[in-house]
This record gives sequence, C-alpha cells and structure tokens, in this order.
Amino acid sequence: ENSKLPASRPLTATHPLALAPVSSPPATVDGFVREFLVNLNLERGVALSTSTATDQYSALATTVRDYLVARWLEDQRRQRSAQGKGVCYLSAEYLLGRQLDNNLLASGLTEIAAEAMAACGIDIDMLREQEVEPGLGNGGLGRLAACFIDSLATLSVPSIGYGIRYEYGIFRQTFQGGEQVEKPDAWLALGSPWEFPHPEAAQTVSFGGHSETYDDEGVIRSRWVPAWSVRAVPYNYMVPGYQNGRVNTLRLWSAEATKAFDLRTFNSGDYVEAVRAQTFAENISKVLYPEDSTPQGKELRLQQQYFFVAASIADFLDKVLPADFDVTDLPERVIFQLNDTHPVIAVPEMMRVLVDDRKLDWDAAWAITQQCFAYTCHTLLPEALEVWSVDLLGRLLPRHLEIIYRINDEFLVRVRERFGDDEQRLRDMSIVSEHRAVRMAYLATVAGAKVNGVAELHSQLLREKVLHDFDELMPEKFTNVTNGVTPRRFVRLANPRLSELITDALGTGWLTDLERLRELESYAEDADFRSAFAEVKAANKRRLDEVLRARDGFEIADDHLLDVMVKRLHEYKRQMLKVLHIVTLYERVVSGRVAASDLQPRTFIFGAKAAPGYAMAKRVIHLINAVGSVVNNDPRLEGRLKVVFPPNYNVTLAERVIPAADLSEQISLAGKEASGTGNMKFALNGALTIGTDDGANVEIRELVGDDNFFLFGMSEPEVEELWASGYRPGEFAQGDDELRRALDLISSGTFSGGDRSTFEPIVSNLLYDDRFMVLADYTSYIAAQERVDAAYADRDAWTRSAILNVARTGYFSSDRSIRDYIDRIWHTPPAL
Ligand code: B1H
Repeated sequence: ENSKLPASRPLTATHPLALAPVSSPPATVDGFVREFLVNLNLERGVALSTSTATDQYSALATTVRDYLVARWLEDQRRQRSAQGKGVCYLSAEYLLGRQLDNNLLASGLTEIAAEAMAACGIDIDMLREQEVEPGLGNGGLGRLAACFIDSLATLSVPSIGYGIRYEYGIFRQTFQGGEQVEKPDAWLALGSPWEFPHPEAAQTVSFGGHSETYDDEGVIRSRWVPAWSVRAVPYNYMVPGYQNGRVNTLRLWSAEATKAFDLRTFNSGDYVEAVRAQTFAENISKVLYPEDSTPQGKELRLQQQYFFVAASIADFLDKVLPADFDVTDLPERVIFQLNDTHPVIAVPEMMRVLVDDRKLDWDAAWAITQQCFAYTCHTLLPEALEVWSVDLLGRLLPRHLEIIYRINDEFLVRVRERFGDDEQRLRDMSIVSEHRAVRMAYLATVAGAKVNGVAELHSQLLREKVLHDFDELMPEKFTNVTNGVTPRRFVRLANPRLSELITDALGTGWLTDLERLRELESYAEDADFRSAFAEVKAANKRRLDEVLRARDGFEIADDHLLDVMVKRLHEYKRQMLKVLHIVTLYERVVSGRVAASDLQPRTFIFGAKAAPGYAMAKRVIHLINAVGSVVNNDPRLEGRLKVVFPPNYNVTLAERVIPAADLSEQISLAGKEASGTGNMKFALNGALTIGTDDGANVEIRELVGDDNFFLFGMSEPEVEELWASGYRPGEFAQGDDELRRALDLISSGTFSGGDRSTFEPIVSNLLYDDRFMVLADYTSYIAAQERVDAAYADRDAWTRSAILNVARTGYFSSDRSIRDYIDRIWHTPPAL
C-alpha cells in the first residue's frame, strides 16, 4: 500500500517506488505471455500475427530483460548503500557469446519462456537462432573476461566490467577457394535488445594538445591543454548471477562527436567538415582490432585504449562513488584489474586525475594508484608485449607521457638503490626503452599492487624470464591465478544432456560448486553410468552433425573418433603439427603401406581465424582446406578420414563442437601458450586431451592423471636446451622417414592441383626456420596419436577415462579463479 504514489506530495528519493521503481512481472507462463505481447506491441509496434522472427526474438529478449531489471536496480541500491570495496574489471575485449539462453538460465525462466512461446505458436529454438552473438573479442583473453563477469555476479562480488562497444566485432570469416576472406561483423544491424544506452551519462575524453605549468595560488602545477575530444556514451548490460538474484553491470563505451566540436564547425559554415568530424570521432569505437597475441602499434588502437579507460575512471570517480568521496580512501573502495596491457594507460590517467585535477601531491597520488591497480599478464611471446612509441604517446597524450617519465625516473632511482650503478640492468628495466618505446607491461608491473600469470607454468616463467628483474626487486608482487571457464555456459548450456546425467547422479548444486564433480569418480566404475555417458556423447555428435549440415553441409559419421582443434590460428599453437599428422595418415594409405581398413576412422575438426595481416597463418588455413578437399574425396581412404573446417568459428559454434569431441588438441610448443581455456572446456565435457606440457595443460594432466591424458613433445626446459644448442629442423626431417614423406607430399603440389609454389613457403619455413619446433615434436606427436587409436579401440575404457576427465577438472571453474583473485589480489570482503 505504501508504495502507491502519493497524490499530493512529489515522489521523494526515499519513497519505496523511487528506491525500487519496478517489480518483476509474475513468473508464470501467463505472466510471461502477457509481458511478451506487451513488448511485441509497445516496443516493436507489431501484432503477433504480423510479427517477424526478429520482432519475436527482440520481444522475447526484452521480456527476459524485464524480469532481471528489478534485481539489477536492487543490486545497484545495495552497492551504493554498502560502500564496500568492489572490482572494476578493465578489458578491451568481452567475447560474450549469445545472451538469451544464459539470461534465461540465470533468471530461472527457461521452462516458462519455452512454454510461453509455444502458447504463442512460436518455436523458441528458431528465436534462439536469431541472436547475433556479440563477438567483442578475439579469443581466449576476451572469452576469459566474459567468464569472469559471469562468476563475479554468481559469487555476488560487487563489480563493474568496463570495455568498448565496438560497432563491428571480430570479423566474420568466409572461405573462397579455401582461403580466408574477412567480412565485417555488423552485429548491431538488427539492434541489440540487451543494452541500455545512457547518452545523458556520457563522459568527455580528450586527446592531443600540450602540457603546461601554471601558478595555482603560489603552487606550480601542471595541466593538460588538449586539442580535441570525443564523447564516450555508456551502454549498460546486465550481468546476472546464476539463480542468486544478483545482477552486475557491464558498461561498454561508444564514441560520438562532442556537441562543442560540432557546433564550432557548423557555425563556421563548413557542414561537410562538421559531418566528417563526427565520423572521425565515431571511428574510435568502430572496430575491434583482430590481432590475437600480436598487437599492432596503431594510433587508433591507442585512442581506443585511452578512450575507454579515461571514460571508465571518470565514470567510477564521478558517478559510481558518492559526490563527497575522499579520493585518499580509494584503495578501500576499488581495485582496477587490468586485463593484459591494453588498459594500462589507466595508470598515468589516474595519476593525472589525482595530481592535476584533484590536486593531490605526487607521492600521495602514487601511493593510492599503486594500491588501486593490479595487472594480469596473458603472454610470454616477446612480440606480444605491447609498446607505444614515445612519439605517438607525446602526440596523443602529452601529459601522460610526462607522467610516465616521472614514474620511470623514480622507479630507476629505486633500481639504482637496490642494484647499484648497473647500467645494463637499468637499461633492461627502464619503462622507456632505448628505442624510445614505452613498455606497457613494465609500467603495469611497476604500478600494480600485484602481477599475475594465468597458469602455474606461465606465472613461473613470467618470474623467471619475461619479468625476471622485476621479480628480484619486488617478489611479493608476483602471484598466479590459473584461468577458469564458466560451467553455466560451457557445461550446463552447451551440454544439457551431460548436465542432466550429472544432476541425476549428484543432485543439484554442482554447477556453483564444481569441485563436487569429484563425486563422479566412483560412477566411472559403474557400467550403466558409462553407457549412459557414452550415449550422451553420441547424441552430442548427432546434434553437431545436424548443426554442421545446416550451416556448412558437413557430415559427422557416428563411428568416427572426433578429433578437434579449435582456437586462433597461430604458429605457436601449431595447427601445422595436426596437418602433418593428417597428411601422414593419408600418405600411409596412398603409398600402400597401410590398408585403409586398418585406420581408426577419424573426423578432424578445425576452427580457426587468422589475423588478416598474418600471411603465414592464412597460408595454413588454405592448406588445411586444401588437404581437406583431397582427403575427403579420395576413394582410397574409404571414407575413414574426414577433415571438416567450418568457417567462422565463434562462441556459438564452440558450444556445439566441444560437447561432441572425443579428443582435444592442445599442442602448442611448451612455454608458449600462457594458459589455454579451450583445453579446460573440452576436459569438462569429457574429451581426452592430447597435449604438450604447456600452459594449463600441465595442471589438467596433474588432475586427471597420466592414464587419462596423452602427453607428448619436449618440456619447456628441453625446448630451451634445443634452442641453445642450435636448432636445425632439417635434421629432424632427415631423421624421420614419414615426416620427410609428409613434407614432400605437400611440396609436390598434391594438395594444390600440382602447383608446387602454393604451399612452398610453409614447407621451407618448417625446414629452415621452424620457430615453434614443429618438426622436433613430430615423431613424439605421431607416437602419441597411435596411443590414442589404441586407447579408442577399447571404447569402454575410453569412456571411463572421459568420465574421470569430467570428475577431476572441477578446479577449472572460473568461480575458483575469481575466489583466487579475491584471496590473492583483491581482498574484497564477502558480499552481503
Ligand atoms: C592471450 C592475448 C592477446 N594472450 C593481444 N594474449 C591482443 C594479445 O588485440 N590484441 O592485440 C589480443 C589478445 N590473448 C590469451 O589469453 C593466451 O594466448 C591464452 O593462452 C590464454 O588462455 C588467454 C586467457 O588468459
């Protein structure tokens, strides 16, 4: 009653209606139908009888959204009043995947929505297919951010994810003549029902100009006089926890021209120039850079990075914190987690805000900044360590460059105090290199309270190699948080059959307490359970077969071992090793050394995008397709080997492929893959791994046991040793007859219509360079694949191993990763 609007008094901020202005519609089929029809009529302006699939999808999504809003508003109120410490996750990428099913699951509305759509005569599966996934990320790093915000909400950690609302996400991959051709990903073309734009909450982000000093009532201060600016408009997305009534916020920024900019130009009469300026501003959030692991030092990319972190810091300080907040208390209120170096320009930005705008003295500001940031490193590849030239920084962010110089000067004083006048070490550790480049990983390490790698081996190698000097100076900063994946999306939603089998065995609760999968160990010894598990895998293969037939015309045979390698195309990940395996099997048959009937039937599935400028990666894609068309059509193989390479591998396809896989290929050169997260998704879905001792494979193998994992290849120290002794790949080709035959077959033009030049660069790269030691690990890989075939022959034993993989990999839930971040880095209190 007291929530009724008072007739005579204006609504005050403390009125119940103002505090929680909406209540959810009734969670019944009738209530859902009504809300859906209201949305169809009022939001889309159509009647059910005339609505299109797009209208219906949009109304359905809006309806689900409506159910979540009340909780969202309540969470925001709770977080404002609690004034506790929260997390701001800063990431240039969020590879979200489709939202509808996840939000239905989180809100517990899956069944109600399905029945409601059926009552309206609509097939909800057809509506699911309407959603274009937001592909605002490249690969593992972006998907990790998406898993983390899911776990943060599920663990009720007050947090905001900040990022960029790219108008075009990761490109859509097509194949023409087997070669990759990129098409723009216009994911917003039909609108996005999940976002809430807030133009009134826009921030202004400035660029260029110069830095100057001025006399501020007797104190000499610096200030930045920028040359131009853009508006950053926030788009809010709800991030619901799994059936816990919590909803966090993901805030993505979109760039627009500022009014001032427009007016000035319009008033000068230059209409065309004014419109051009608008386009210029909008360019900043136009497109995701499609480089995975090898950032390009492009000006627009630096603009994107500064754009989103400057807007995020301003948003947090001015809008999220109360107006009277004392910034000296900032470390009690927030930790900004830097997802790789992409947001590291936030460090000098925070210093600029504290020193120039808020007028704190330098030391106080630095003390605050050092407590408010933590840095996650995701790589070991030297070419992946981001640097920005002093020239570019000076042009685009002159005040920030000054601040970086001062941070560096003070840091080098510390280095000198500790190590003496060791000029070499000073050069090695300087944030600004001799080549006038700012090393962003060093800046992050110096500024951050903590630095973490993403798997045990990776964190250890970071300390020993990439950041060795820093580890000596400040060992207390370094820690590890092994990556994880959300079991809601990658087990429950992707694999409903397995989830049901698990729930039948264990009851509910395992989805938020994934270590409970351990209880499945005893079921591995139960023959009935094994056959039920095998039936789930078979059904998942049939479902994948349906999807691939409809999508690309590929077929998956029931009796084939499904051998899957899905990840970005990169030389260090070694898709070429997989190709050499396939070519070897093919060569054995066509040369008559092996009868086709003696082959274990296998279907090889690849999914991989190459960075558009990465020529070698694109050649490998071409080769995979070329090998596929020869192998798939050669009658001598009697259909026992198939190569399937569906284009445009993305989160949606991953959700279908992974649950169907028997074998997971994790075959990077030891010491190169920071963690991998696909490896975890496969193991949790009951695939066995063939893998090197690299990244999180090490931890997977420790957990599942040697009997349930196919290890091959050199260890990281062995790799180092071989490099040091002078690696000559040609010797490995000489030493293995089958390897030479496979390379010869590729060189001979067998897969390129007789043209010997097409794939020649790949073969000569392997023979004369082979940075990632494909040839050195070939023999061991082929032997491991033979162990796979032998193991698969005993199908029941294989299934037992698969069950043990599921049972023993609950550790890789991103909920556990987030708990580790809380314990080791964030120290945020348990949520109310
Ligand atoms: C990972 C990247 C990455 N590491 C630069 N580094 C990018 C680097 O746009 N860029 O310029 C984009 C992405 N991505 C991956 O992170 C690692 O290779 C994986 O091993 C790891 O599992 C994943 C998540 O930690």
